[in-house]
Amino acid sequence: MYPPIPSNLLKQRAELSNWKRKTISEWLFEFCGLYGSRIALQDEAHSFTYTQLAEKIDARAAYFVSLGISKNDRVTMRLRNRVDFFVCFFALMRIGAIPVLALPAHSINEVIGVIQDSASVAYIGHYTDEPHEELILNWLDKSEHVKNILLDVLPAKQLMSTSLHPLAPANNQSLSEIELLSKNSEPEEVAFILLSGGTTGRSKLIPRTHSDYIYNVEMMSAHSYLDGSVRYLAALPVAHNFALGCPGVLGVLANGGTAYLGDANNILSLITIVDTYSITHTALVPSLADMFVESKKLGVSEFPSLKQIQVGGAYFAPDKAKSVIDELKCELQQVFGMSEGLLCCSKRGDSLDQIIHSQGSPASSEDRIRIVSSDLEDVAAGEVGELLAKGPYTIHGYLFNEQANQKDFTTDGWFITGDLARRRADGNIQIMGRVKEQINRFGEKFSPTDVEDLLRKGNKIIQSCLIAVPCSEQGEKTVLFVVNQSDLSESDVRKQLLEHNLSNYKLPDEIKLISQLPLTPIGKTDKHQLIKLYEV
Ligand code: J2J
Repeated sequence: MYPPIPSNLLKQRAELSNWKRKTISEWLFEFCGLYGSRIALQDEAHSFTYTQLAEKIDARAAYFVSLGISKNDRVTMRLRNRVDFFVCFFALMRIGAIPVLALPAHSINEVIGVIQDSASVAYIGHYTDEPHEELILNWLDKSEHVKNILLDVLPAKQLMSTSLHPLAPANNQSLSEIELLSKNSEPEEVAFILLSGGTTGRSKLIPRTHSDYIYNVEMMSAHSYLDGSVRYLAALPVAHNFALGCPGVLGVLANGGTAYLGDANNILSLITIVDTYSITHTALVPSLADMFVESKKLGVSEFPSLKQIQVGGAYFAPDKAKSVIDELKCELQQVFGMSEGLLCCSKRGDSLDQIIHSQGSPASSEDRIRIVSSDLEDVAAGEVGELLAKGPYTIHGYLFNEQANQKDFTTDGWFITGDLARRRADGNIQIMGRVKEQINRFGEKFSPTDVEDLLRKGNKIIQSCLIAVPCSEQGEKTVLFVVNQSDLSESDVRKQLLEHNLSNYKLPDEIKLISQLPLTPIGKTDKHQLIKLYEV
């Protein structure tokens, strides 16, 4: 089911002294044993020590076995940031089943697409009585493939289904049986599946193996200098690579720290967690980092305990990056990451200029990157081109998707990221946007951020987004969406662009005022929604 691991990659891994040949379950029980009575995970309602976490995982694994879930079965999980996420996630891997991590904010069609594409035999979700949830349940109920639906709260209106179960352990399986099942997994096998962040079409299935993910987590833990004193806030969904394992909750657990699971949609509750638990580390997308900075400016919190904030996921303007350092008075680590593997980040010792103007350098010295032109030739030093990646923890193929594998990988195994990048003279990488988002207006090419960054230089416009839509005369025409925060008019916006001497060809063809920018499930500006908004 997984494109075979190329022999040169296996050789590279075998030669790495820090490549652990163990499964995530083996790793987990090692650290649970080491850190027993410390608090591992906490959410609004629960707090588990490492020992309790291990016990809950075994009980849940036994329950999964009793339901007939077995090795290599894919199970789509769509759980919010709660300790139960980790109980299910680890329990499935304990018996060799493969969690497929959907985000709580994925739409019903996306979730159904993921269940179908991964041929999941079970679905684990929270139950709310929103119509959305009912629709998924009705679909699941009719699905022939999905044998079990597990929910934390069972719906009042019972479905016909006999496959609906509470997400509560009913321990009727012996531990030795679980042990036996768990021994069946191999470090180089698929451990779990992440979903690609694309906003067009269906999410692609990203298979991550036990040992590649342990390596991924350990590399990033080292760059965050994690130890047992870390108190990490998972502000982003833990079903996403960033908060899961970069170094995320897994990095915190492997080092004996404590992870608090928060809700990205509720900024005030996040700030309360930071203050109450003296949070030292967190990972944010740029829009959330802005909110932290604004909260500090408004005096909502001083954030005295914060030591390091990672920001990644989307373009982070240098002025915004600087304000994190100036206002929050903690270390900023920019992270350019992708669920497919390659991670770049700022390193301790980078200069202020490197931290605010670049996305750092690869997390592992074994990562390989190339910056190429559209015909896959390397561009000259310092030039912008498309980023290709290869390395010990970067995937070499999606699951069940031959079409994407043909398109997104070169014949010699490079992953074509779709991102534009340049390598600075100091070796750090600067991400310049997505290839598909680069604007080509009358043949003049430029990046939307040239306009968006400039608009922030006035004091009225904080957020904007420039998109391109096809146009027969110009190739593309540009539409600037501006968040209307203080009675702006279209001519105010134009005036501001002209005052800052924006080149003529970069002036937007149309300007639209909007109350807020649509976001993707992880909190990045959703440009495809904006294009749709423009088209209606
Ligand atoms: C610009 N674009 C960025 C950055 C990611 C850490 C951080 C983020 C992700 C992630 C992740 C960017 N500046 N700093 O998995 O572990 C855009 C690029 C990239 C895509 C990947 C992690 N950091 N991006 O965002 O798989 O376009 O992972 O290819 O969701 O996000 O998205 P995703």
